[in-house]
Amino acid sequence: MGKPKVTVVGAGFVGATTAQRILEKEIADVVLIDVVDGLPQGKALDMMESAPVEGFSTKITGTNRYEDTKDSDVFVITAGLARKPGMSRDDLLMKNAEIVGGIVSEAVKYSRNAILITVTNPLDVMTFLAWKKSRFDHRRVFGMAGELDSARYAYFIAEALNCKPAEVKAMVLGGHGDEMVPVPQFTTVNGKPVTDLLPADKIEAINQRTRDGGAEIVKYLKTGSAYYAPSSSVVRMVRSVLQDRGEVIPSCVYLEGQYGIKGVYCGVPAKLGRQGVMSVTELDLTAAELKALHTSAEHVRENCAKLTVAV
Ligand code: TXD
Repeated sequence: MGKPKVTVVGAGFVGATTAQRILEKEIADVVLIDVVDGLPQGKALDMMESAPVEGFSTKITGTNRYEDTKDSDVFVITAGLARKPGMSRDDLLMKNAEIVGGIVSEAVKYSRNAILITVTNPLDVMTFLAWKKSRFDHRRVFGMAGELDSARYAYFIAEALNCKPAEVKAMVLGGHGDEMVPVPQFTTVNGKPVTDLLPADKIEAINQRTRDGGAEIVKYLKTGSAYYAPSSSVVRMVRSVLQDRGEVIPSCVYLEGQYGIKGVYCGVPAKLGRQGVMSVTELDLTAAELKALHTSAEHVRENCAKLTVAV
């Protein structure tokens, strides 16, 4: 069997950084595709020229043609507009729906067996759209957001406790929006719940900073949104799939009754392997956490309903 092939759609900040991490970790060969002529080609060549220094033997090709993506194992879809200051993720809905819908239709023509991982915002709606457009089994279409939100949560806790970020295992559920649900009782530092380590008001402040985590970066950058932590998060998902690791990673997946939620994409811990979503982990949430998760899922459902024209 040859090396796995990952197509990254969108050669912008998230796409290019994702491609770079996949190459440097030697997870797969990469095809980087964008509508802008020259952009993916230039970034791909620049990355290949780093290979002698970095020592990786994986390859990247830049292209504007879907023919070159043929037989990809995984698509990471990052194409679209990013948020500007003051813009909500939902403002991006209609514009990015057109973009993502078009991409999925092209992508699946050449890769019938691929796994699709969406990154474009509004994330949960774009994932639903990608599933509909692809007509794939829902286990092969899921989105990246929860891992990023959990990574931010973990970092803020590590900062507060002055411990190593890798010692923290954090859990954020729900849609990728202002209603996301940080879950302190399942957030641990060296196995101990954070609720035993920090006072409640400090935890609530960190929860809120996590919900605002994307906006905090947008405010600094002014002309774009985060990409280092987002690309790390999506690459962890890609690796768990391609190496069939079965890691449990907070992901935006299609729910069929888990957590009492049905027929909508929403962020929950999911076991990711070579066939995609292997199972959903059902945590024993408090009534308040469960209510917050339902509110978040209903918001996603309302936004998906706005898509009827595009789907
Ligand atoms: O947690 C998450 N899911 C997210 C989501 C975390 C960070 C960023 N998130 C979203 O990813 C963000 O709100 C955007 O919707 C996407 C991409 O963010 P990025 O920062 O990479 O945006 P850029 O740098 O503007 O790159 C977008 C690229 C750009 O090169 C365009 O030319 C390209 O997308 N683009 C296309 N490529 C291929 N095909 C089509 N149709 C197309 N349209 C635009």
